[in-house]
Amino acid sequence: MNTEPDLSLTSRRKLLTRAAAFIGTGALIQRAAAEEMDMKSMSAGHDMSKMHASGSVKMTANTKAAVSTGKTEPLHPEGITYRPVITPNGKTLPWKMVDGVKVYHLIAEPVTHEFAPGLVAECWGYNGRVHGPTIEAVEGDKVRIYVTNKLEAPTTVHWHGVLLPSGMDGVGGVSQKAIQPDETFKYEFTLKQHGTLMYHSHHDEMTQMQLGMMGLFIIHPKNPEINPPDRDYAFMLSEWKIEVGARRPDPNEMTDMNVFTFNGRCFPATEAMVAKTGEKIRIRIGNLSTMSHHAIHMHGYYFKVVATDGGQIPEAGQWPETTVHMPTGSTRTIELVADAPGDWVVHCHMLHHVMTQMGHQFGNIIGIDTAGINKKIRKLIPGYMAMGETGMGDMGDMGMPVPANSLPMVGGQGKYDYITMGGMFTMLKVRDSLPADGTDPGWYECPPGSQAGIAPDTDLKRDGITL
Ligand SMILES: [Cu+2]
Repeated sequence: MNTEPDLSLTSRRKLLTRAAAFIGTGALIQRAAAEEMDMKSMSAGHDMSKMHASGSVKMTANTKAAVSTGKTEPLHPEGITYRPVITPNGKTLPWKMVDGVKVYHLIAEPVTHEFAPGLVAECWGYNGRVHGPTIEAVEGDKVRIYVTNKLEAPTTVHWHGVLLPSGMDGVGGVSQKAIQPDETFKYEFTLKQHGTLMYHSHHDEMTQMQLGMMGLFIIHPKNPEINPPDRDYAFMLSEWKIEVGARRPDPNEMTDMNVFTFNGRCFPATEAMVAKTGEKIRIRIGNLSTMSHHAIHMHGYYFKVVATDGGQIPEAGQWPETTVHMPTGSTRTIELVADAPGDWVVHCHMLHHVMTQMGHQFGNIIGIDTAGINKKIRKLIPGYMAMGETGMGDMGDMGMPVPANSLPMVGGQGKYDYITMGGMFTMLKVRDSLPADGTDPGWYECPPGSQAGIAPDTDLKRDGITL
């Protein structure tokens, strides 16, 4: 159904180089080169996940989609096939087989992270990323995960929802000593379940998780699925407090979060999901926000919640929804058939979570004529302009300069107008046909007669609408 991606070393190098150039840091180029060296000794399956990752490091506008091949790939030594998860804006952690054990290496370290063009902050993450790369494995796998601590503080890693021996649970002080700076710990266990799970720091939890130390842990079923999805997407929800102009997220904030992210990005930097009309789509969502639950709402479809981090929900226990409630410390897996072409938005319905840093603390002047106020205040502050008399919708595109290292109050440019949502916002773009390389198809063209617009006088008259 999709074109086989070019897996040659040259093409991978091209992608890696391009990705590195976009971010523009020497460190990333070094990392990319090191990872490419690593890849030579790894399986074809791993190369696949690399392809996804390379394609998605680029940070551009809101029309960038998560790269998908839509193929089932053999990624398991016993020949078990599964469709790799796509982590929009993210990547999958490389692994290699050593004597029948799947070996991974997580590096906890400081990361300079771009939430969206205009907002860069000094965070903590794993392997150069916020959030950490997605760990992907198969039920029954024996996994060995090395964790190297390159932070200045002790840390641990907890495998959230994974069934394992108590001593591998990764809770500082309870199940192990904390991993000191420059130490490398070894976690080793056999995966007894499948599902959408997570990993995160479990030492100085508030500080370390609120600085970004988390990732997804996806375990595919050992027995092939009867009705597998055509595309399988994964998101981590998180929240941050970053004062306007500050470079360091404030991990001590309890309630007044002001940056809300899908996979560590705010719209318009979130990559869209794509699907072909009629495909079955799975979306895995994890929430490790410090204090908030989220209400993730999808337009154009209903879906069913088919699993939590506790396991599968039997079909008889599933019901249709358009919004899934995401308690913090949990995952939900939703599925739908993408039978309606279009650009369908997916966003948090807690509406402060689609605003950015400056959207939360304005005085309410809706309905007030500010002309007189402007005149008076301009005598004291030249150029002063009262804002918000018609709400916040204009504030993204009114051309006002934004303070250094902060995001415009809302959104980004859409096809027809300015989109007045930012933060936890992305899209599912469904088309009868997609670009062969699985990239973003651009904006949807509504078929004639199927789009809202100014009501013609003839229609108003016919229907007795008087203005
Ligand atoms: Cu929310």
